[in-house]
Amino acid sequence: MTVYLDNNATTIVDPQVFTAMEPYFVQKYGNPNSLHAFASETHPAIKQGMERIYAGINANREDSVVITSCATESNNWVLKSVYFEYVLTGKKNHIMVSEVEHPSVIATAKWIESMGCKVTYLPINNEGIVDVQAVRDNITDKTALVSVMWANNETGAIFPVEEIGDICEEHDVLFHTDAVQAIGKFPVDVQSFNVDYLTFSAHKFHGPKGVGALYVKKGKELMPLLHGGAQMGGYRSGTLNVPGIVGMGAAMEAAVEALDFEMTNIREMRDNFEDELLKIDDTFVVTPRAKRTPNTILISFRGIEGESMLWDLNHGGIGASTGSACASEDLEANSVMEAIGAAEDLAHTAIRFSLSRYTTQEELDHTLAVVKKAVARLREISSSFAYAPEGHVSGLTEGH
Ligand code: 7TS
Repeated sequence: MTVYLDNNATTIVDPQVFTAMEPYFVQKYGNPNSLHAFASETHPAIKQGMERIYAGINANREDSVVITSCATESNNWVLKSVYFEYVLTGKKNHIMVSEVEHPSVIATAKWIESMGCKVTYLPINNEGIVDVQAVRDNITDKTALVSVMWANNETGAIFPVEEIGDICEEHDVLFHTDAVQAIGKFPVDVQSFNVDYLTFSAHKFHGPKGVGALYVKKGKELMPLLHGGAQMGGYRSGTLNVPGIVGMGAAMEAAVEALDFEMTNIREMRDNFEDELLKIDDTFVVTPRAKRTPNTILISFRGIEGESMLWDLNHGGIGASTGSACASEDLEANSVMEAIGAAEDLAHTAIRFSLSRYTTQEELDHTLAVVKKAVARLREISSSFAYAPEGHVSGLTEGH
């Protein structure tokens, strides 16, 4: 039996999404910008795809949603646009990002910092949630942008973006949120709170890889990223990814339809699975369940190196993660665990299980059995477990 529990890294394409995309490869392959029937036969599908995307996040008709190649591109674009429009022109010289943003935000912030802009890295508390007070304390009339993710990819922690959006509005500061782990996990409504830019990526909600988007509120500036044939309103030239737009639209619609299932059935399966995992001795979870996306568990097994556990899981047919796949080749401690100051013997022991609407109870039962066997085997040979201090666990709470 094989079990896929790495849905925060990417998801299976919904077969219905794949079916919707198929005609736009071999049958209806015209360039939408050409002036003939091969082109115009793609237009209804593009229109429908875009309408589904707008509806999925409740964007206003006057707002813009630019299609990109991935969330990494969308995140880079917002931060670099602010750099060129505000920092380089001398209007403002400060941005804030949380210290547990995805590398596509952190690395871009570091680049901006190297170009002379002041960057505040907002800390997170011991529940893995960004500290809102730090936003209030650090915001000034020189702050151009605050960028805080809506849900964290490692822990699933949901960040108080409504509150942060309000603070930004009060101070006339732009607000961006990376909603990659939010779409399909809970309702996303860009009109329900103050947000200027919002990032998402189709492959995280059962759409195709290589298609992302950036929502831009009406009237908010954005530097054109790709100059050329003036597609996407001139913001991002290049022949439209027709199957990608169709796929993201279909995936968005399906994700919204499945929201109730995700928030009740998946949550319940996740909670039961987590209860069973926490029955294993010396296991710890950072963020309380109520403050997490319904599909995610980041759990530490004291004394077991995360990569060793992944090895055993993989051997048992299970795909999980020690953290961001982007970072999993450089045996570093989990970034969230480091940010909350977890003890050294726990920071390297975190495993992320992320479910999807395709996950079954049978798969979780199998996973639990494999995990139990792995824990027994690996603790048997672990030197750190034998010497691990009893009792005090820095920064972590046991058994939520
Ligand atoms: N933002 C967040 C919050 C993410 O989780 C990811 C991918 C990205 C941006 C980048 O998305 P992409 O469309 O550019 O690929 N996160 C992960 C992860 O948690 N494990 O692997 C990839």
